[in-house]
Amino acid sequence: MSRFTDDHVSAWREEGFAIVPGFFFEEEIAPLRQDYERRYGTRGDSDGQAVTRRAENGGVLGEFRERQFKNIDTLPYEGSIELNLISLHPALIEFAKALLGVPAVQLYQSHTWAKFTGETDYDQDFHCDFGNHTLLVPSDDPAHRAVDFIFYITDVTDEHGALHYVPKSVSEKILGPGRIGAADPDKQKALKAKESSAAGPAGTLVAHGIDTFHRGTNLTLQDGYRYTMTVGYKASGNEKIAYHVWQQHHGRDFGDILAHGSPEQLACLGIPLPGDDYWTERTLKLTNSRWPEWDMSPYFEAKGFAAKVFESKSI
Ligand SMILES: O=C(O)CCC(=O)C(=O)O
Ligand SMILES: [Fe+2]
Repeated sequence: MSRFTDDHVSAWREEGFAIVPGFFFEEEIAPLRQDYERRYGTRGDSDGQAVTRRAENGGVLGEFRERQFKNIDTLPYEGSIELNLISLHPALIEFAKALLGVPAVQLYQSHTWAKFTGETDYDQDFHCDFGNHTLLVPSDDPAHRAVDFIFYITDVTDEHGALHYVPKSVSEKILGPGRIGAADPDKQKALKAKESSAAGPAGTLVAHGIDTFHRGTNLTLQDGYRYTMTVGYKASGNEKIAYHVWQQHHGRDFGDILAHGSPEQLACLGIPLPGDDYWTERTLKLTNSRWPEWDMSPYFEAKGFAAKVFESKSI
């Protein structure tokens, strides 16, 4: 059973957003909640002075404040196998391929993110996310854009600072077709008058893109907190879009991902599939020696070599 429908795909292609409550099952989300609690706690570093902080930060309403991004971590995570593999969930990969209409995708962003009532002013202006995902602008060809997923580890109501958004047909009416900026305060007002909320229970998945107007909002619930994950996919080989450089994280623990990821999941991180020309006897043996915890049998077998598992790192 697919976790998404053709209607979700058309909504994303035509209006820029598809919201799927229940995309992730409670049993998939529950272990992650524990990881977040261990990593971030449930109270934040809050003195309830968000409005004062707005003034401290220059007082510009709607400006992105750095403290919004304080409680963010990046793959690979210090946490459970489930946390390390959720952004490579097979259903997410399927959905990203269907949305972009391409046969293979790559994971280019994976964040955990915790927000706490009063820790800072999370209210944002309407914006598109392309600015730090490409040096260019969103492509005219949907296959060369990106799918940006946000999914909820806790229930996200409006009091928990749900993301607000406007579908493309609405933003185009207000701003003009294909526009990707809305600096004019009158335009911001007009967008806010038409905004919808992406509130939903834990397990909800929001699919949008680098060309869609949306904004973060403030948490107002007493002692409220919100755990979400941000995950970005692009078509394999699309070098116009990037965010993380996984290679830069080599000092962190990729063990769980390599040991438990399928070849297709690992291909989303740039690891060639079994049988790819990259794999020779030398690259197979040395890679296996670099990551002894990774059972590379399918990779060896696809090239007709017996798997050789090294006991220690001996590259
Ligand atoms: O966390 C959210 O609800 C949205 C935040 C956002 O759009 C951003 O920081 O670019
Ligand atoms: Fe954004």
